[in-house]
Amino acid sequence: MTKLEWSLVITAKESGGRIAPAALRALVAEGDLDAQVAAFARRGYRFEPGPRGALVLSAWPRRLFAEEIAHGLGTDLVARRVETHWTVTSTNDLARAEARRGREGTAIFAEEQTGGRGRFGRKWVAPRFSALLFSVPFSCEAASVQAASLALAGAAAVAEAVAQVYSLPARIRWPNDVLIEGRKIAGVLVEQTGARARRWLVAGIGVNVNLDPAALPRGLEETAGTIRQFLGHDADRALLARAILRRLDFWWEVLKARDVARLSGVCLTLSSIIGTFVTLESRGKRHTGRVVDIDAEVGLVLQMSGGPTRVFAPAETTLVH
Ligand code: BT5
Repeated sequence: MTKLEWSLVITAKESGGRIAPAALRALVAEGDLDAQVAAFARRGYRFEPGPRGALVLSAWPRRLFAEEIAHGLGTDLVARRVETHWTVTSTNDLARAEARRGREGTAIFAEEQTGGRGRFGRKWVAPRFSALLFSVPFSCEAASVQAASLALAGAAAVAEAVAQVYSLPARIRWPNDVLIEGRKIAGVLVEQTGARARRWLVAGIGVNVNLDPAALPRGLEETAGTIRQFLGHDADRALLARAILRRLDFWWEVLKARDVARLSGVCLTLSSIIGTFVTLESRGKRHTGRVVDIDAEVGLVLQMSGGPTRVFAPAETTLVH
């Protein structure tokens, strides 16, 4: 069986679909090219001869391949293993099981979830193939990282990756959302598992990539957004997944090094709410004020109208508007 040279797919996608002849020669021996093209064709990737000796990737499968996501990623911890599944209850469930096996950093993707969840028992909905739905378990044995910081790190990773891959102006809405032009394109759910000394955090990330907001339950079509709607065409999920995983790996290192201030700084820069008036719900009560600071660990600092500043902890706070 031909061992697939995944860098052919990645190089093609990163350079607008076309691999120049010199790059092609560096990736695969001339005599092996036909076998590679045939082997990729069996998986739904179509390579065709292009002008002046180039190779063009003209089609690829709708499903995700773990090998494509993982190939040459260069991360330390995140995605040292990658799994892709069809239908699961929630990728967070699989990542919790992975934590019990002590396998830190595995990135577990699914095409569809039957019990996708958000914070406070809320539901996360995404039709098959339309989104990135994945989770990564992290061990806190050697790192005292707070769940809230990891959630914000996940949002930062998505916002940065969306800007990098698609040049779209993604913003972070504390404590765990990513928005484009005010519409929620991604959410992060961090769950804690294991006993205190053996604490693990599972970061679950959902990104609306090629989702049609009209396919979401009523009410969500006004608030949800999707990368496709801002790009004007379908977006490639594997490229985005790779970029997010790299940034998540970076931020986990930052958090392990206790440099929470660095994360707070980026979240301030990319914040959709700094300086604005917000209403939030905390412990069953509503509060309105102007957002004057965001601290990844401590929470959101509001200047209450005519009063002092107050800090709202992420674990018990939801933004109303
Ligand atoms: C979140 O919760 O935003 C965290 C979502 C995390 C989902 C990922 S998918 C992979 C992993 N496995 C899981 O089971 N979960 C994670 P929260 O802030 O509570 O927001 C939930 C709310 O977002 C819902 O009540 C809906 O109003 C809205 N919502 C649901 N699906 C949405 C979608 N696809 N796009 C935008 N908004 C959505």
